[in-house]
Amino acid sequence: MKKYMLYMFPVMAAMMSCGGGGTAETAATAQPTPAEELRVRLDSIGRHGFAFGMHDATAYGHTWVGLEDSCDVRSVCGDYPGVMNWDLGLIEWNCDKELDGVPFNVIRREVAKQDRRGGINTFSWHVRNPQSRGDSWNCEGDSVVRQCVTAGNPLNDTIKVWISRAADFIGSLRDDEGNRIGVVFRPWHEHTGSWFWWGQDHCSADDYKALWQLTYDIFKEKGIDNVLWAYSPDKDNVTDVASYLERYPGDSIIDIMGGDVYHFDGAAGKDTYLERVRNVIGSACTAARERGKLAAFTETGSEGLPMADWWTSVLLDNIKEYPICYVSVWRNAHDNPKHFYAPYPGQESVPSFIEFYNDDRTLFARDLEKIK
Ligand code: BMA
Repeated sequence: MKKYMLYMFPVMAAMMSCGGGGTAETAATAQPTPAEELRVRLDSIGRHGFAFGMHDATAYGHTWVGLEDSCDVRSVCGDYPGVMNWDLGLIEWNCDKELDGVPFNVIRREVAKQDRRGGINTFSWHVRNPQSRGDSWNCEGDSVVRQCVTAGNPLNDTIKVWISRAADFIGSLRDDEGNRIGVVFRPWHEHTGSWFWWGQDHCSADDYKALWQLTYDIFKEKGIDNVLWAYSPDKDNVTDVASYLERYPGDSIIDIMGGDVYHFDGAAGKDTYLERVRNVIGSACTAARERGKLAAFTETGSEGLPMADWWTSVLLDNIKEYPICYVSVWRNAHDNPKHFYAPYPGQESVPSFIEFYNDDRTLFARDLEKIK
């Protein structure tokens, strides 16, 4: 049985500490934005434990797609994840479906449903390469990020339109009363590695930060007030707080100190995974504490879950010491039976997952419903 203590946080304090937040004067009179409300809520969630999240959790799963209200996690433990991540990849091309085939209208509907059940929504963005027109992993081109942030360059015009489309979509997320739904947005992720065109070897720190500033400014100009911004370095080139913060866009932009670290090679790779988690998530938590920000383990997982006790003896045992507000795993592909990160009925890590679910610290949708 999970235990709850209900916390009420003064909204004014949250408004003053939120990224880009207002002055005491404006805080006293202005209504909190959906982003500010979400910040207060995530802070509260973090005091109870951490929410469990999954990518595309209700859009498809292991061997099924598009079955309304289905969810592998719910099939296993009876509850929905507390956090659902969605991706904006291909919104930049005005497509109807994101890069893994989920219609943006379905995402909009599922975001509202997750909000209604008290859950949280987050977004990543596997944006295409504006020069080569290849996908995010296509790093061809000449200083693509530099061109994107240079006024007058054709790629600057392109990326501004693409970012505007992402902003319009996020701004269009509404609840039943027509109010914007607060979400976490985590663009330009895993930038300390070099597998995406915005990665470390493909741009300078200044150009990377300028790309963030451009993104933030376009959202602000459009009046998008329902976004908390998450920064999420990966395992590469991060060993301590200084390296974690090397390309940090700044306190005026970022609300959440995140990190993406995956577990490779099953039992043989456990120590390496834990060391990387310490480096990245440990640094994220230290940086968050020092700067009054939230911390989250924004992406993780062990593809195919080869260790039956992974949820308890690897994940829970090692993240319980970190003051994160959520941990999120990647997707269960419907068209590739080996590409999954959450259990489905019959999968061998189900007992470990149920133990993880029953732990007081892990928070799923029904737990979040009780945390205001
Ligand atoms: C990767 C894999 C791919 C997917 C991509 C974007 O990690 O899951 O199959 O297309 O993310 O979601």
